[in-house]
Amino acid sequence: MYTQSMDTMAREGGDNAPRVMEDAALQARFDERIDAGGFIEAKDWMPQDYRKTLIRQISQHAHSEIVGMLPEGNWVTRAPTLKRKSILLAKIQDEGGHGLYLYAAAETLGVSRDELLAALHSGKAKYSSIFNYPTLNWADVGVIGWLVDGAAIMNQVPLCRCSYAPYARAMIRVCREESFHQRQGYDALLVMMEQGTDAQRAMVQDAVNRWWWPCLMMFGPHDGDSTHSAQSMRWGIKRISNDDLRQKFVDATVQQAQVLGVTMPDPDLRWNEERQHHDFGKIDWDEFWRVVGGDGACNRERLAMRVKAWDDGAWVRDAASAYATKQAARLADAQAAQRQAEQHLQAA
Ligand code: BYC
Repeated sequence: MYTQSMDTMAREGGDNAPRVMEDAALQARFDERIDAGGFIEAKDWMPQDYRKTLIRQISQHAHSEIVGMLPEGNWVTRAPTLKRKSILLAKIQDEGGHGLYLYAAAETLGVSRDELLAALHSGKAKYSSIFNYPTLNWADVGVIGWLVDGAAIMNQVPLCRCSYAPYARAMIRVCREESFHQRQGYDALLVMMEQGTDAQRAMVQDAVNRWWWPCLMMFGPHDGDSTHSAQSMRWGIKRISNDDLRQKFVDATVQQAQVLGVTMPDPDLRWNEERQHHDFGKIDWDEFWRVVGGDGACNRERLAMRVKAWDDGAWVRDAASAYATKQAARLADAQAAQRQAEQHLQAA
C-alpha cells in the first residue's frame, strides 16, 4: 500500500525524475554517437536492448566458431598429405581462437562464459546452420574453406566496423585469419581439379552441389523476414543487410567457380545486365528453419560432441581453479610475511 505512492511520485516527476532525465541524456548521447558512425566501448552507457542484441549475436557467433571446428575435425586423421594435415590443424586451432576472442567480447557486456556455454549445451542458443551438414569426403574440407569461409568473410568484414568496439576489434583479427582459411580451401580444390583424377574432380563437384545452397542460407532470412535486421542496422551493429551480403557473395563466387571448373547447382544462376548482378534461384527456407530448429543431419551429433568436450574438460577446469586458489593463497601469505617484516623493521 505504501509503495503505491512511489508510482505516483514517478508520474508526478518525484524521486524518479532525475533518473529518467539522466537516462534520456545518456540515450541522446548514445544516439548521437551512433548517428555519427562512432563506436561504443564496454564502459559506455548503452540501451538494454542494444546490449541484449549484441550478447545474442556475439555469443551465437562464438558458438558457431567452436561448433565449426567439428565438421573439419572429422578429417584431421584422414588428410591426404602431411602438408594438408598441418594446414587443417592450424585452421581448426584458429577457429578455437576466434571462439575465445568472441566469448571475451561477449563477456565485456556483463554475461559470463559459463552462462553462454550453458545456453549452447542446453540447445537454447543458436549457432550457424551451416555446421549441421556432414563432411562426407575430403573435398568437403576444401569447399568449407572456399565457400563457408568465403561466406563468413563476406559477412564479417562489415562487422569490423560494428558500432560495438570490442566486437569490431575481435573481428579484425578474425577476418585476417579467415582470409587464409578461404585461400587454403580454394588451393586444395584447385589442386584436385587440375592434378586430380576424374573421380577426384567428381568429388569436388559433389561437394559443391551439397554446400552451395546451405552457404547461401548462412546469411540469414531475406531482409523482409529478418527479425533483427532493421534495428541492428539502425544501431550500426549490422552495416550491410542479409540479402545484400548474399548477393555480393554470389557475384564474387561465380567467377571463382569458373576458374576452378565447377558449376553451381542452380539452373537459374545467370548474369543480369540490367541489375549488374547475378540472378539466382529460390532458397529452400523450409530446410533452413528445419536445420535452425534442431532437425538438420548433424544437429544432435554436434551438440552431443560439445557437451562431451565440456564434460571431459571438467578436470582441467577444476585443476586450473585449484591452482589459481593455491597461487592466490601463496601470494596472500607472501604479502602478509612482507608486511610483518616491514613492521618488525619499523619497530626496531
Ligand atoms: N544459422 O533477424 P535475423 C564461421 C537466426 S562462423 C542459424 O536476420 P540477425 C566459421 C537469427 O539468429 C559463421 N540461425 O538475425 C566458423 C535469428 O534468430 P534469434 C557465423 C540463423 O542476427 C568455423 C533469426 O534467424 N557467423 O563462419 O540480425 C569454421 C532471424 O534472423 C542464421 C556469424 O555468426 C543462420 N545462418 O542476422 C568455418 C556472424 N541466420 O537469434 C567458418 C555474426 C539467421 O532471434 N552474425 N539466424 O533466435 C551475424 O552477422 C548475424 O547474426 C546473422 C543473422 C547475419 C547470422
